Order: sequence, then C-alpha cells, then structure tokens
Amino acid sequence: MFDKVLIANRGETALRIHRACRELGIKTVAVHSTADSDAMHVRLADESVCIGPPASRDSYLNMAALISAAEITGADAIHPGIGFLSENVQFAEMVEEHGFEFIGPTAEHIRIMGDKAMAKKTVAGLGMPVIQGSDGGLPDVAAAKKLADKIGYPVLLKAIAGGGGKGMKAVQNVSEMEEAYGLASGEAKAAFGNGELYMEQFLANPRHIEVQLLGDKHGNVVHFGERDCSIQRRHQKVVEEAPSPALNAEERIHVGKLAARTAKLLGYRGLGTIEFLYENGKFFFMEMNTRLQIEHPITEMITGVDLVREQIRVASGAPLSFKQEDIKFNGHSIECRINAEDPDTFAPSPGKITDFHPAGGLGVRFDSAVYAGYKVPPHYDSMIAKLIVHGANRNDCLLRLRRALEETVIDGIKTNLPLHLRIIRDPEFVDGNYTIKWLEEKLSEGL
Ligand code: MV4
Repeated sequence: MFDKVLIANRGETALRIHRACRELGIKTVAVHSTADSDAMHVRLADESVCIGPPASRDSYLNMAALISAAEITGADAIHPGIGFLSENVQFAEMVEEHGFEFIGPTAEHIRIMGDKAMAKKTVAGLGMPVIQGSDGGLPDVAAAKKLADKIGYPVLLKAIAGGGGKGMKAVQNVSEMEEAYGLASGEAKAAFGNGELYMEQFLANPRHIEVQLLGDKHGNVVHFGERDCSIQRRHQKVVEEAPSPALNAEERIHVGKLAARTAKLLGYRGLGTIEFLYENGKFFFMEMNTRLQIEHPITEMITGVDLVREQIRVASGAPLSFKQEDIKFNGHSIECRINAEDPDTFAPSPGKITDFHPAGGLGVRFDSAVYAGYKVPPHYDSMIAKLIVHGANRNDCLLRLRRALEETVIDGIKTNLPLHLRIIRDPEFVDGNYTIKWLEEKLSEGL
C-alpha cells in the first residue's frame, strides 16, 4: 500500500479522498491555490503545498507544479480526483513517467474514452449496443447530409472531443444541416481545440442511466449497479438516485452485466462509469467516464462499499477483495447537489457563509468542505455540498430527504436548497416519472 498520496484537487472531492486515505493509514498531501489557503482540505491534510494563483489553469491544472509538489513531499501516488486533470492523458502519462502511481485507469483507456467516436467504435466492437450513426468522424457537411438521409431526421451532431454537451446540435431537417454543422464544429473547436464531429440518430426523450464499475490490475471487474442521473440542467446533474426508478429487476441485471462485461473485455482498471441512454426499454452506450464521479456516494449508500478506498487499493496493485455475488444491494439513495447559486436565476453566489448547519441523523450524509465563516471563492465550480440520504425504500428515502433539506442551514450566500425542495415535492418526481428533459421543462413552466 502507498505511504503518502498527493491529492490533486480541492474542496469536497479532496476531503473525500483524504478521508479514504486516512482510514487506509496513508499520509496525505494537499495542494492549493492562493485562494484556498483557508480551505478545509488544506487544514485536514498532513502536509500542504501552494501550487499557484487562484485561476485553475495556473494552479489545479498546472501539471509541472503538481509533479514538483509530489517530488518535494515524497508522495508515492497522485489522486487526480474529479474534474481538473482527472481525464487528462498527458497528466496520467507524466505522473507515471516521474515514477508516481496514477490513481486511475491507464493513460490509454483515458485516451480511448476521451475520443467519443473512438470510444463508441471500441465498445461496439465488443458487442455493446450503440445508437445508429456515423462510423467515426464526419469529413464534411456533404457527408453529414448524405448520412442523415440514410439514418432519418432528427439527427444529433456531436463533438468527437466532447462530453458535457458542448459542440452538440440537433438537426431537424436537411435545411438546418449546414448552419448546425458550422455552429457545432466552431463550438467544439473553441472548447476542445478540435472541431471534428460525429453523428447519431437523435433519441427524443431518454433517461440517463449509468453503471458504476471497478477493475483491478489482475483482470477482475465488478459492477455496483446503476444510478439514474436524468435530473439535470444544461448538462449539470442536480439530483441523482440509485437504483433507477425506471428499471425492473431484469433490466437492472442486464445493464449491470453489459457494463461489467465490456469493462472486462477492455481490460479496464480502476473506477469507471459507463453512461447509457435508456428509451423504450432499450439501453444505448453514450460515454465512459474514466474517473471517480461526484455522485458515487449514492452507490456507496446502497452497497456499503467505500469506492474511493477500493480505488486506492486497486491502484496499489491489490486484487479486488470481493466478487460480483458478494455485492449486495440494500434500499434506496438520493443525492442533491447543493450549489452556491441563485435558486431562480442560477447566477453564481460566492461569498461568506455566515451560518452553517448540515443535516444529520440516521441515513443522512452531508459531504462538504465548507464551514461557518468560510468564504466561497468565485474562481471555481459553484457546488459546495452534497446531501445524500438512504432509506429502506424509495418512499422512505424521499421522506428522509425532505426532512434533511428542511433542516439544512447555509446562510450568507444564496444556494439552490429551495430548488431541491421544489423538485422532490413534485408529484412526477415522487412517482419517478422523469427523463433528461424533465427539469428544464418544469423550470420553463415555473416549477
Ligand atoms: C444524446 C441525446 C439524444 N440522442 N444522443 C448530452 C451530453 C452528451 N454526453 C450526450 N448527450 C446526449 N446525447 C443521442 N443520440 C441526448 C443527450 C442529452 C443528455 C444526455 C444525458 C443527460 C442529459 C442530457 C441533456 C440533453 C441531451
């Protein structure tokens, strides 16, 4: 096992990783920008290194500063966390070249899954169902028109280097193709430095269902069931739940096996998630995320497994300590992402938290790195906390979530806590009757 891990992240994510390390007897090194000197992840770590000024590109994305920090402190491994450099091929390679273990998959797996057309081609070759579309990238608009005629409108243009919905455009008919192609390609070029596009048939109203996976360095892979992440706005997840209220027992077993089989054939190691679109009883591969995910706690709540602990263990070379049949599913879990933002306009609301009281009690988990007197800096993501609850079944979980949201106090800044209460009181949400369009449609009708 590692003796010391450098955590190349901040906030709640850094704290989550610190906690897993501490329980494994591993010393931790925090890194921070000058805007984060007073942050909780810095206070709790055994050591800390300032890696640069507030802007992420000068600090949390500064590869040379991170490698130097690991060298100076004598760390054995680097955990990239979530976001920042967690899916950066160059960083994964650099970490290994400097003799540190990268707590994540191989750089090659990150590269394959980062190229969305390559990812699709690769998993389709392993028997994964994919959405009908182009075989790799599109050379030009003429090819796009020709293929769309064959597939049938509407189609979706997607960025090869994409993810998160940037450089994605739906095209309803041939007259829209030229403009949509230019817009999508331009957006992709601006966001990722690569304007290449691919095409898919457009699914009208699917759900987003993803399967949590873990592989070791000895060829073993297990899955931890699915999460339903359909409640999102502008490609930002807002509420997640496990298990999905949309699946029956047969579908649940099917999608878990499908994801685990694919990961095993890929020789995948570390934590990973395969995302599916689910419509009319069918699953289609969407993307694979090659890192820990923000919503991992709901899976931990229904399986009792510390996913970050297991991620660190397998990175150190340990074999999985359980088999698929050892993973037991118990009850229901829902997570609300709490953001420092206006609950109506969604404008960021950084500033000083004057009063702070996290919810507690049986079945309630509050993952956050903020405290009373903490100043939420304006330089980073607005998510400041995750409220995760567990119940014996979905109804008990919803009752507990309402209670926990009602007792949470975060004063001094605006948060989306009122939005969460509106969502979880909505009769359609209570019925589990929602798709990826649900939240934005509800908001436009005045939820
Ligand atoms: C789709 C789709 C419909 N049809 N692909 C959004 C981000 C990127 N990861 C893929 N996305 C989508 N791909 C086809 N062929 C709809 C979406 C989509 C979406 C997916 C998951 C969660 C929320 C979403 C919101 C809008 C669009």
